[in-house]
Amino acid sequence: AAGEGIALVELDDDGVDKAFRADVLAGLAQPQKAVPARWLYDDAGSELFEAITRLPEYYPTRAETEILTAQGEAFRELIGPGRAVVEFGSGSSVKTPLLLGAIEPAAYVPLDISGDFLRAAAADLAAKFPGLPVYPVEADFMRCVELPEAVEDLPKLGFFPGSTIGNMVARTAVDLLRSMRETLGQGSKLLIGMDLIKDRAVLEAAYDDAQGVTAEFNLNLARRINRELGGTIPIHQLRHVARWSDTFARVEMHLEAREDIVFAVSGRRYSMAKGETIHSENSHKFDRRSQDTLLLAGGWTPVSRWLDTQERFSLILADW
Ligand code: AVI
Repeated sequence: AAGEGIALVELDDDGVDKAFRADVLAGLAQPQKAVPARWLYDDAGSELFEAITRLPEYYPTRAETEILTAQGEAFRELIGPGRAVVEFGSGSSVKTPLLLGAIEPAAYVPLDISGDFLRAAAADLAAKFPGLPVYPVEADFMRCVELPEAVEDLPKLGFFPGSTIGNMVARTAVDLLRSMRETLGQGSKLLIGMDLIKDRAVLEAAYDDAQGVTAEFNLNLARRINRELGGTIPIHQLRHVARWSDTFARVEMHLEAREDIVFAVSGRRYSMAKGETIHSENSHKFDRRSQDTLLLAGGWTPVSRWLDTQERFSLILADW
C-alpha cells in the first residue's frame, strides 16, 4: 500500500497473496500435482521447521553447527577479516554467530524476503556483536540485490547455510548462484552448506520423524490452502510421505490421498485418486562431484570443503 515502502508481497482484493493462489491453482491442475516448497513457510510452517531442526532424526542442523564450531580457525585463515558477510536468508541465532565470531567481519548484511524475521535476526546479531555494523535488507534474494552503500567498497563473503540450495532443482539453483555472484561482486567468496547423499533409511527418517513433526509441517500446507484460499481439502484423508529418489538424488515430500477424494480451492474443483499425491518439496543431496558441478555452473570455484565427523553434511568455500 502507498506509504508502506516497496511491497514484496502482492495481495488481491481478499487479502490473499496473489502468487500463492496462482501457484496453488496451477500446481493442482498438473498431472502430477505440485505446490512450490516456499509456501510451506507461513508462521505455523516456520515454527514447525524450527522444531524439525531439533529432532533426533534431522541431522543437518546439528552436523552443520558442528562444522561451524570446529572450523573457526580454517575460516579465519581462508576468508580473513574485514569482509562484509552477506547472509542469504535471516541468520539463525546459532549458526551465524559462530561464523561472525571466527572471521572478524567489517559488517553483516542479512537478506530476507520476510521483514519480521529479518528485523528479529538483525537485532539478535547486533546485540551479540556490539560494534559490528548490521545492515538488514528486505529483498527476494533469488534475484540480484543492491547492497547498502556502506558496504559497497568492502570485499564480500556470501553465507548460505542449511542446504537450502538443495530445495531447488538444478536450474533454479544455478540461477540463484549466478544472482549471488552478481549481488556480491568480483573478488567475493561464498560459504555454502550442502547435505550429502547417504543411506536411504537415514535420509527418509530425517524427513519422516517418529514424532510426526515433519508430517505436520507438510500437512500444514494443505491447512494453509484451506484457510487462505477457501479450500475444502480433507486433511485427514491425506498422509505425509517422504521418499528418496535415486534418479534425482533427492528426498521428495508428498501429500498422498488415503482414499479417492474431491475438493475445491478458490471455487475450482479437484480430485485425487487413492494413492495420488501433491508433491510439496524436494531436498537434493550431493556428492563431491555434483557439488562442484553445481557451483561451477553457477560461476563459483570450490576451494575448500569441510565435513562433520560423521560425514553427513558439508560446508564449501568457493571463490568468485
Ligand atoms: C530448509 N530446508 C533446507 C529443509 C530441508 O532439509 O530440505 C526443509 C525441510 N523439509 C522437511 N524437513 C526439513
